[in-house]
Amino acid sequence: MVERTLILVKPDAVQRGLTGETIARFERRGLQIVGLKMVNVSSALARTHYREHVGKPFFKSLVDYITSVPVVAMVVEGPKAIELCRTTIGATDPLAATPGSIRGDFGATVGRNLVHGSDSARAAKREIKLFFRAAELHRYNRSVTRWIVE
Ligand code: D4T
Repeated sequence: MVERTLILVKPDAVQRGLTGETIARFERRGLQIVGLKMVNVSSALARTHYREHVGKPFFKSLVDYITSVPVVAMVVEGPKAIELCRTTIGATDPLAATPGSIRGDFGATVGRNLVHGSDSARAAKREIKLFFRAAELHRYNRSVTRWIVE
């Protein structure tokens, strides 16, 4: 089942020079990048993206954080990409994230957890639309693309 998902390299990862490392983690799992750009997240975009967290105690700091420094937004594609990316990223709280995951290797606190990945097919569809126009996404000819052998 080939899926697309939205990945954000968040401000702390960009500032710490972990953009390349983060992108490489997804590429090395066999996922294809089909869209990639740097984005200054506006307050309105942040509030829409994180709408499920409106009213929670950490909401303001979440919006302040994601709007503080440009993020690198990308759409990645591959078999079961949504779940594959979530395991590559690791648990929301880096303290609980498995070593070998991005948060498990580079993170320390939930408020600075380095990377975002959509958590469902519905969220992925919604979030990709928030960050990318259709013309910014690319198609690969699968017959000449290397895929993970399952
Ligand atoms: P994102 O959405 O950034 O990929 O993170 P997760 O999907 O892993 O986790 P989430 O939606 O539950 O949380 C979104 C975002 O809020 C921050 N956060 C979360 C926080 O600062 N304090 C908290 O207590 C929680 C639960 C971290 C990620």
